Amino acid sequence: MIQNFPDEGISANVVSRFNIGEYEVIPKSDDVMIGDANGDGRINICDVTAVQKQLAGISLPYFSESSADIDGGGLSISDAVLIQKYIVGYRVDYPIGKMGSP
Ligand SMILES: [Ca+2]
Repeated sequence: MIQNFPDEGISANVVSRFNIGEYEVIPKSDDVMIGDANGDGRINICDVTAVQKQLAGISLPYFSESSADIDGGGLSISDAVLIQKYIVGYRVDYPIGKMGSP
């Protein structure tokens, strides 16, 4: 759901609501770092783990499916493998670590 925050001059996807009444806000999908599944601004093993946990149905404080769906085919274990390959320096045919839409 896109929600506008005119006072802050932004619009963003509202992905979840916490029980204290605050919203977690992530950037629009065209502003994400591809592969940064956990949204910390880095690509590392934590993103692989985040994808695996998401696939296993384990609750995460934050997860960006638009960042994590590397190949655009829907989130799968292949996305975790692509991130792993990127981390160890294998050539991947996707712009992991770049800003944009997967
Ligand atoms: Ca990350």
